[in-house]
Amino acid sequence: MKAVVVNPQSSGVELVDKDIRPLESGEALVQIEYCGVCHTDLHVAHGDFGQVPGRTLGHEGIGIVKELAPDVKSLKLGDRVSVAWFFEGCGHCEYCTTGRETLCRSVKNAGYSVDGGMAEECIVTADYAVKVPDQLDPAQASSITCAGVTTYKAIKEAQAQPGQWIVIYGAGGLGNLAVQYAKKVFNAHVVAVDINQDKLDLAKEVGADLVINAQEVEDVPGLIQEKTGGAHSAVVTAVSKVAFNQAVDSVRAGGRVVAVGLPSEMMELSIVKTVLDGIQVIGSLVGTRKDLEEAFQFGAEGLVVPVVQKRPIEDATAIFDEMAAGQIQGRMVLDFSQGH
Ligand code: 8ID
Ligand code: ZN
Repeated sequence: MKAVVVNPQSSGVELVDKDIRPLESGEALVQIEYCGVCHTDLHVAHGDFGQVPGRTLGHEGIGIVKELAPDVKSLKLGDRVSVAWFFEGCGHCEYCTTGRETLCRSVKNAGYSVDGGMAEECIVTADYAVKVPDQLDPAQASSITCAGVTTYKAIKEAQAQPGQWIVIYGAGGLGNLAVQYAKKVFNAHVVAVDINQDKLDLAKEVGADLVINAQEVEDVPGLIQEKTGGAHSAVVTAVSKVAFNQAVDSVRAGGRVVAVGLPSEMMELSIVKTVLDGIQVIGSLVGTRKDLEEAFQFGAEGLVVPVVQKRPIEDATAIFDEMAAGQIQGRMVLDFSQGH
């Protein structure tokens, strides 16, 4: 089968022919239809979290169950399911048993510690593969599998209330969906900040109340304070520490800053400001199976509409280059359905 794998020798990724192993207990074989390209795939390909040569990338996989191990009860043949970054937890640790399964210390992550969804076929742990609602377009579902659920969960962590102001730093693949969930699901007022005007134009189209081009405005937090009285919360998806630092200065006293983007940098945090203004800084990692089920449902109901563009798998390397250059609008989704 064709698969997009990490190759530290070339530009980071390459399309190869690869064999798939037989199923083991509890597993299902998924014939992949679509897999979105997330900036995390770029971090993995660049070795930002450690080198994983030969690993099949992809954690925005969507496909159809083609084969099941005999003991699987939770899926049936023909089900449409997702291949998410949260691929499997141990099921019995303090995190798995308290609704925080993505923090499981023995977690497996698709496209990083196990082979992921950027291939014609993918083996999943059946009990951890979340079903996709029938009403949801599979290419759009792929984007919700990481970008959607991650931002939906981050806004939950931000505790955004109807009518409050939330700032979304970075209006790329994640950010565009963050704007939509914040506006349409949480009924918040939304500010989107990016350094590319085309991303901001798209953010405006999907519902941002205010957009700010950080390349053109000298004092971004100052402008946000002026327009909103200080945001109640901020979600940072930008891949730059500048945005993290600005986010802290954008919120009002008691505000929450939810860190989502993964630049390999340190953020600056004034201890005095953090203490005196009661600022909360919270890290947020993808979402649980339940979060994903909810995030899918809002897509199925048409409240949230991922902006996706289908691309042939031969474009994989080019897409990674485009992402590094900040040229992508919404999400690029590799189309594996052609060969079926
Ligand atoms: O669970 C998680 N925490 C999680 C899940 C999925 C992805 C975290 N991520 C991480 C990715 O690994 C990546 O570091 O979130 C980050 C964003 O992923 P993405 O949305 O898939 O990346 P993108 O489509 O390239 O968008 C990034 C946006 O940030 C803007 C860019 O212009 C682009 O639109 N940006 C940058 I780079 N610097 C900025 C700045 N200083 C900025 N926007 C505002 N200010
Ligand atoms: Zn991702």
